[in-house]
Amino acid sequence: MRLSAESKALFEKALRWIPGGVNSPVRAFRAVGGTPFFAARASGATVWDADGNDYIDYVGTWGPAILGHAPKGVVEAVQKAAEHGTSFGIPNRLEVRMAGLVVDAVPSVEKVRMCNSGTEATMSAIRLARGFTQRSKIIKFEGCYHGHVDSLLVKAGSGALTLGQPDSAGVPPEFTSQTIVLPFNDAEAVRGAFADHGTDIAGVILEPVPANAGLYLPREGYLEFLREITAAHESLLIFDEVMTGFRLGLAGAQGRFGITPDLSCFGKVIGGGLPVGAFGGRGEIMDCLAPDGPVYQAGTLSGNPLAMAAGVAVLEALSDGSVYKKIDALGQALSDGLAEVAKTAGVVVQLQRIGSMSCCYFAEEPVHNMAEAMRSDRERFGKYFHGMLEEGIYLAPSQFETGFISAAHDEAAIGKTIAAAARVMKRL
Ligand code: HOZ
Repeated sequence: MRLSAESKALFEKALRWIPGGVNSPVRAFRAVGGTPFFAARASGATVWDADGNDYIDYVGTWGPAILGHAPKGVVEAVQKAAEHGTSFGIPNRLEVRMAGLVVDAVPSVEKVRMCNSGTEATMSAIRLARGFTQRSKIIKFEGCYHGHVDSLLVKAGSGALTLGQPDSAGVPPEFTSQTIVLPFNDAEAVRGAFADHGTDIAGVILEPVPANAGLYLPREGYLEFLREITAAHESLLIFDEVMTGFRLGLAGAQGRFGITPDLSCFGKVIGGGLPVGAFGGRGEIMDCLAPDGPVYQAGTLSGNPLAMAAGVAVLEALSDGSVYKKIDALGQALSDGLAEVAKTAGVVVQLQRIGSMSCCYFAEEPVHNMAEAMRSDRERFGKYFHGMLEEGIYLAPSQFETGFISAAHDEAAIGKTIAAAARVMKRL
């Protein structure tokens, strides 16, 4: 039994002063029971808790840590930037470097604006889509999570789904009345919505690979279909690549699937572990933003030099593609290994994966949308989660999240994880 006295004491204090004891609900372990551990430090693929226990980490700060925790080059870049000032609120050289890297890496992005989180990126992108098209309605998909934006907190994934609050209190119905929510991977539903509201639909926003209700892939031809139908109706196709951007390759999911969206949203990897979001796309659309155009969007800390230094260091480290080769191969090895041990233990799972992102659903059938994800056995997942934690493996504390592999993981870590899963699955 791992000792967690210090984490428990911290959590008790946190509960007094922080709602739910956490600064983001997904951290609270509510879906799996028990209390969260508190991080003391993290390096490479390992995180240590306040009691000194170490864990092989598959959460990776919910996606950003593609190079592992505290990679030397990123830490040095942040330190160097800090010596020159931690915030300017004045244009700076690093923002220009960052914009150049994004535009070079993602062909659909001609111009990009930095902000501070994925939520800001999606919120701004839909405002921009509405301003550009002068239309009001937005299509989103069940189980896709686009941050805690009022109008998008409808049938939302991630913590909202985990906690059974896919539609949040505090969002007046008027705020979501222009949001059309459809099942993912269902072309007929989208055709129907365009038939009914075509000339009012400003845009379709989606995670091209939904990764906030576990992980499921677009069916063959589905993204192409969305590209065609949006173009035919002069609506914008908005890819929320907060999870997949710079994770599934330099050009993200759009590069992997060969689709050109009109707007893209980024977060997580692009900030190298610092708070960064970004949205970008076709120049004529982006030029509708203030100060050039009528769509207002702003931020005191947007383009912050520390955040830009971290992001630039990560994107430069990713630029030769070798990290993707490594993490995708490790992803394959992990999924294959887990599938094997589950089979041996007689536990039915669906191992769904793309590159270094994966989800092990405790479900009888493959998952293609939120309704199918909801059929998974969450109680069993909770047992698996705690069994793995006890073995020193940290998975996301919810069946409805995605696991990430970093360049700091190696075959030994994957081997340990598979061996631990073999022991845990036998007891499920
Ligand atoms: N967007 C993250 C992955 N689902 C969760 C991060 C959070 O809500 O704290």
